[in-house]
Amino acid sequence: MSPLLPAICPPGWQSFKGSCYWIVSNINMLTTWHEAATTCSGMSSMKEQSWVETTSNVWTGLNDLAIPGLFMWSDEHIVTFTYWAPGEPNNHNGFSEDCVEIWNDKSCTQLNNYVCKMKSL
Ligand SMILES: [Ca+2]
Ligand SMILES: [Ca+2]
Repeated sequence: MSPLLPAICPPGWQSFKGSCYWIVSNINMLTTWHEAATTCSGMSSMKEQSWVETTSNVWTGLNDLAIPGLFMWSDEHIVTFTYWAPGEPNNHNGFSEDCVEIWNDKSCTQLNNYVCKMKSL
């Protein structure tokens, strides 16, 4: 698809730079990282799902669950861009912070909003 054309997305999904994003930003819909991952997977059968940055306190697919210190996207896309907040990632207070909100590593069991991504139709 030409990058000049807007992505065609299912109802409720937002088009941005050739992909579609489902943004869950609701104080009543906070979830753990794994719950967010499950929900994102269930919303689409399409490949190459991942999450991206929008605002803070939003889970992304970025995590270092497999290898501590090596952050990877949940859809196994290579990490080509990071924008860590100053001092992050820091495994704060020695806790295992293996999931990433914008742009801070955080315990996966804490509650956040989240964003799903999929390729345009
Ligand atoms: Ca970690
Ligand atoms: Ca942190």
